[in-house]
Amino acid sequence: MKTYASIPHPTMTRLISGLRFRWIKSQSGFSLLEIIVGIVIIGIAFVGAMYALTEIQNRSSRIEIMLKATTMANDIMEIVRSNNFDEYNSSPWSNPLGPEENSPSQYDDVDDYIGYLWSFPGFTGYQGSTRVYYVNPNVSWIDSANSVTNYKYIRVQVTHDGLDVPIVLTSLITPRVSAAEESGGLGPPPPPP
Ligand SMILES: [Ca+2]
Repeated sequence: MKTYASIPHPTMTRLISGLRFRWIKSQSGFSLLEIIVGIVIIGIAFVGAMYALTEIQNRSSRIEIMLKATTMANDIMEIVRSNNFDEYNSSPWSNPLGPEENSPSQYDDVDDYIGYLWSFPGFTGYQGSTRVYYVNPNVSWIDSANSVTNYKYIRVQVTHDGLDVPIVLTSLITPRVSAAEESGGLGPPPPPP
């Protein structure tokens, strides 16, 4: 006796027929050309993904180096600027500039750090350097005045092989107001940079 479930439905019959056809077709496998093309596509995608991953790692590393170098340059600037404007407390100021002390631990004014090379224990590959010179802001904010003025330009640079360009911080320092007044004032306000 046939039950309702045992009677093949026309739609089910077509579906089963289609599945069998596709199964039979898959049994025929891929051609050699299809396999080679597939491998090439997968290979290209893999190389592209590896290149992108390497590029991301390189950029991440460069950003990390840049942040560390910037922090180091800022720390150096803070240390240099924490010193006096000059070896002397009033004008005439030092000329030529440079350290009067024998040891960096004795440095007490900003231009003592001229040519000083900074290293950072625990952070290999980074090196800092300092330049200090007089400028006349009415002529140039960055070029040496080649004469004594009431303005000293501090330039801090930190280098690393992983940086395309060094990190550079600059600052202009003037004597204390009382000392500047004793030397005739700071002069007219300099033009904006
Ligand atoms: Ca000194």
